[in-house]
Amino acid sequence: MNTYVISDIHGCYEEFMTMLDKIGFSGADRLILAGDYVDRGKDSFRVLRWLEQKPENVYAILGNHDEAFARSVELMEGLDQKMGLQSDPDSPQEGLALYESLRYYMKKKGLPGGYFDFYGTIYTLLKRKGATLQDLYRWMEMFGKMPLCYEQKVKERSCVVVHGGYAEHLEDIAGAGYSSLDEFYLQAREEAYLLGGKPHGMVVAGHTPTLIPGEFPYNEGWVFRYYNEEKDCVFYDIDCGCAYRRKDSWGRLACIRLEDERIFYV
Ligand SMILES: [Mn+2]
Repeated sequence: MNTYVISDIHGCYEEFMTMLDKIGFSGADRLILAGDYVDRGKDSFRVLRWLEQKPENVYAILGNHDEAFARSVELMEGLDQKMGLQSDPDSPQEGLALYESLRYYMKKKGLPGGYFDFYGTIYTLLKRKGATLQDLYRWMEMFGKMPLCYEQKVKERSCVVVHGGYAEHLEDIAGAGYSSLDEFYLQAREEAYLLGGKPHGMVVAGHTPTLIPGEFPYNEGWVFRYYNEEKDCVFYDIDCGCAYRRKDSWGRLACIRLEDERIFYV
């Protein structure tokens, strides 16, 4: 059995499928997805559909974009209930109408719109992909059930997969501005490497693309590896910015096989 980890798919469905082909992923293997399934890329819809039908040997954990997506859908559901709109859960048109109502309501109340569907993913799902409120509610529930960490022993070494960063105790990250470990798991940037870690273990995360000069895990868009001697912990940032790939910039989808730390790119 081989264990693979992929992170930050961000709607890059085709690259994701190409990667599964490339690693020859089969029922005998295990795949851990480290979150951020939606936003940025061009096909969040197909990634969401794949996720809800995923095979049993695929473990999906939550990313901050997925959490924000679920919160935005929750706002829509809340408005529908508060106003007694009783929007038809099966009608894409009524889903879109509820979406527009919420946008209007937030503007009227002077609420910062950034809280709601910042990347326009929900709008695209409703307007272009024929998604319904029922779909959105189902995906919200799916994200609501996802764990924030996954842990597995690999050759006697504890390996933690998390979206942002892993720390054992809140005291380890004191002063870094995180109010809870959960927030650190979802949001940690360079503190993930400088303050976090699994003693005598390994942490595999995504979240900060390795193609942004000036960011701690910057590595020209290749997987970033870092060893903390004090904790005896190996870190990997495997977010190589696939969703940033454009005509004028590069970006890759990466995958790491935990047993031999081999890395694959698409
Ligand atoms: Mn992220």
